[in-house]
Amino acid sequence: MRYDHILSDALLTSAQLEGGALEVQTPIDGTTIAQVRTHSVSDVEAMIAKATKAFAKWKLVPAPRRGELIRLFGEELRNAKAELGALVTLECGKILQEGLGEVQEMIDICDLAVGQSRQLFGLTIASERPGHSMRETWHPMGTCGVITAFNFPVAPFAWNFALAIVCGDPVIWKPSEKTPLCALATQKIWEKAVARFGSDAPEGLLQVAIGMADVGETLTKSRSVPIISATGSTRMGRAVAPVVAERFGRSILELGGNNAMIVAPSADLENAVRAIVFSAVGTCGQRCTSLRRLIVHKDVRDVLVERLKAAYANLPIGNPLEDGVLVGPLIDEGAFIAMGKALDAAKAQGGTVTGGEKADGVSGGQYVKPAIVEMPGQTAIVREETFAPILYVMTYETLDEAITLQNDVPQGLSSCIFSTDVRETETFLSAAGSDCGIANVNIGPSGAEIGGAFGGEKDTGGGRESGSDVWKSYMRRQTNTVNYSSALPLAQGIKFDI
Ligand code: UN1
Repeated sequence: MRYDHILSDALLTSAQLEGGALEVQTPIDGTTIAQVRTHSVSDVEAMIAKATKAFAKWKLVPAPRRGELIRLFGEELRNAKAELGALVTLECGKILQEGLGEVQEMIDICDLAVGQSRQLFGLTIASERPGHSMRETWHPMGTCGVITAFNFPVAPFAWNFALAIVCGDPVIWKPSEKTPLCALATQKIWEKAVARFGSDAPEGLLQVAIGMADVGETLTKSRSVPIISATGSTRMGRAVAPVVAERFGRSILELGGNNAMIVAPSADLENAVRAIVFSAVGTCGQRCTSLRRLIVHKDVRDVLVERLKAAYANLPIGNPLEDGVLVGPLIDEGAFIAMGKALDAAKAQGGTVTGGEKADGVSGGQYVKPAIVEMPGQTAIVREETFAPILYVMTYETLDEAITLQNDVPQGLSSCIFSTDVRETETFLSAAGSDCGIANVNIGPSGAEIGGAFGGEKDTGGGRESGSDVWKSYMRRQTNTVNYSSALPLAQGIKFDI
């Protein structure tokens, strides 16, 4: 078949690709590339039991040694970057540059996690009692269930996995049912690292559970899976969060975004145009960080929109494996229908749409012309996240008005301002500014580096993944008070003599 070389380069075997109930189609041309076996609820229960056993051993392995395994994983990912990057492109349709970028994100988080494995430190705290010391210790937490979405089939998994492993936690990964092959290929790469590591890695540190909602539910309901990290739609998060909360599990949620850019009169428009186009049409508008709302000052609006329309008219749309193509297909027909519905709603709410039709000269997949939609205001449809390349344009006069528009949506993931006026940029980053988890200046809302904490507020779910002090989410905190005196004074000065 046409894509066999990509599948075999990714070391996927015919046993993995054939005979299963889950059909995998490539969005490139809609052809079926695999029939993957799915797991039953009892399979997932067995995985949970295996992970629990693995945890009992792994939590006792010194953290820097656990880091060594992630160092090897990072090495194996470097070796497999081209092959896994191509598979990402084949399975989810993003252009090869972005497929490779995603694997690079995995490598980057491995590097961060290796260093982190020697930095899982707590505090020493002053005790109020003489001859006492207090400290804070971080311990491995237990199995971590990782649920990921089709649009980033490997990077968000790696953000969670690399940290969870150095923190001492086994992982059960439920990939999107649209992108199981990337998960199976990643598991093979992982197994190479494990084989090199030696016998102190127990079996079952990474298990991949393939299937639909019942597989995810088995994880979210299980008290033996203390951490659930889920990336996906707000709808999915609303289903997951109460189930995990009900059993007092910990959830890390990275859900929808409705990310905006404010373009001020002083902005460098050249850079703004480049940032807008990359963040609005990259991954065909299917990033959680994609730019969806452009809030532009009235004095620069016309010139900016004109330049954007010119840039959009020349976008190379087509096969994402081909060099030079910048816009690949949407994931499937459902995504195309949702895009059409959003554009119809936008028109009904007073919008003027440029683009949004099927692209000429490419067939098989859902290839669309990215759309620019000039809106009279922030209407209902603008406040929704549609996973497609739709950029709503609105106008403002004062910065206050722009910030109010930016914040007046249910989601709170990413945001940015283009301005060379320090008063404006600092206001945007202050408590009076953006209410998002990510707020940038003079760059777009997407393409975050792994060093920072990634995630957002409100309907985005409140979770943080990746860098900064996010490792703490995969460990349990313990407060220790040690009495090294020969007396037994009580805290708060309480007298209790027997
Ligand atoms: C996502 O779309 O779920 O910041 C993740 C970015 C990427 C990650 C996106 N580093 O756009």
